[in-house]
Amino acid sequence: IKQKGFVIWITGLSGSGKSSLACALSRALYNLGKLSYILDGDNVRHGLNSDLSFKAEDRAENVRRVGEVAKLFADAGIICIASLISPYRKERAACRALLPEGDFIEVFMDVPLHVCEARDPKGLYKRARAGEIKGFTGIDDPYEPPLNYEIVIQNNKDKGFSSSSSSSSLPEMADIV
Ligand code: GGZ
Repeated sequence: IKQKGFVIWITGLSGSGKSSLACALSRALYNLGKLSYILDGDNVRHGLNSDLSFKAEDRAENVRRVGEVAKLFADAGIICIASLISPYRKERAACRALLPEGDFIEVFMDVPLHVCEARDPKGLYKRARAGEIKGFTGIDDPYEPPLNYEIVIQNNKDKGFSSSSSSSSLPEMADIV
């Protein structure tokens, strides 16, 4: 097997399309003969990170652990796609710092809160607005949008992914691997 491992880190609000992009990307990579593995926040929180809550220090720990595991995958020659809200710049920067220059590709799902909230696929925003979930990202917990990302996806159409910047479409992402 001859493949260079690296990390594609997808950050954004709940409902911004991180998991869908991760799946689409993994399929696109598979079709190119590339091995990838998805570390999705929602899934990882059922196993490795099942001891963590959504309070700030636990979110930081969630992101730190996923960053470390992503690095292990990259070291093993696998393209690791991490899709987590990862709301804080500091922890995302720490994950980036674990990898050699160029091996951490930060993808910002730039979707306005009102769009994510209108989608509300799991009804979580509704519950957060009703006060049933406390500390929900974007409602009463912060999201710090990245300043130094490699790719931005403005996924605010109902179907498919669209991007306003010339260097940020899905096919072009596939091109870079
Ligand atoms: C944000 C929450 C919360 C709170 C449960 N805030 O869209 P989902 O449902 O399927 O994915 C979200 C997931 C977020 O987990 P992450 O590990 O990505 O978050 S972080 O990086 O901040 O640690 C959401 C659901 O869990 N969820 N409660 N309070 N999202």
